[in-house]
Amino acid sequence: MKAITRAVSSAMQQCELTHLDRQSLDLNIARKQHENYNQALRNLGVDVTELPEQRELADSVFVEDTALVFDELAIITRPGAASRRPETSTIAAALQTHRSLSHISAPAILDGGDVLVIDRDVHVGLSSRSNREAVSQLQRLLKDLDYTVHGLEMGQCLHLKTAVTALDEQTVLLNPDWVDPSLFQRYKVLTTHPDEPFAANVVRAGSRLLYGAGYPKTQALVEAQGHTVTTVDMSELAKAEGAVTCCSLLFD
Ligand code: CIR
Repeated sequence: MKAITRAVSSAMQQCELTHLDRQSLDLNIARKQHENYNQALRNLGVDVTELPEQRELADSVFVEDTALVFDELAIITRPGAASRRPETSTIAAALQTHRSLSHISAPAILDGGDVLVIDRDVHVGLSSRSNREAVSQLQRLLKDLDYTVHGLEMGQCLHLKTAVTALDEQTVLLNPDWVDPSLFQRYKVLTTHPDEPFAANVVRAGSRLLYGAGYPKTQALVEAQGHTVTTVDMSELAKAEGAVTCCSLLFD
């Protein structure tokens, strides 16, 4: 498995914020946490390519939002926040050696953080960053590839993957305050502990899971299902509303 990540921007203090108040952000800690994140992926057997910092692009560490990588193609998004749209060109350049590229175009907006792919099902959260036009464009781009694209209403969180991710092809972990569990009734549904609303965001690296530190109650629930979990401290990146899935594009 491969991953593309990008070094933390020196301008990260000016990141987009939707649900959190701005807090002072220590760049040295953010960089250290990001380095540990890259290392944790490598320890899980992932071949990590870290792109250089984009100094002027405050949120550019959150590469997940800029592309969707399928086995058959990569789709470059049109991020919902205008400040983030210039992030996509360098990601397209990095991905073009791995996949043929397609693009989401205006008036669609789409953040990769709103797209949860489980097997051949592509779940797209209709958030402040992703709209129905993006769902239609994804349907057109993926229709001959045997994927089914679903647009999902969601609650007051930044991205769909803040509210729900998959632990394996049969199981999702979700926060029922932010996404309706009945939308995922074809899966086994685990719910985050009420004390840990941000605990639904998990990276799948093959059969192993990478998880933010600080969610012991939900982590115990995940481990009780037989999953092996590696944790990384993402607390400084979380001040910019980032979590584990946001910081990489993972593909085979
Ligand atoms: C933003 O608002 O776009 C960034 N501050 C955080 C993006 C986090 N990305 C993600 O969850 N996929």
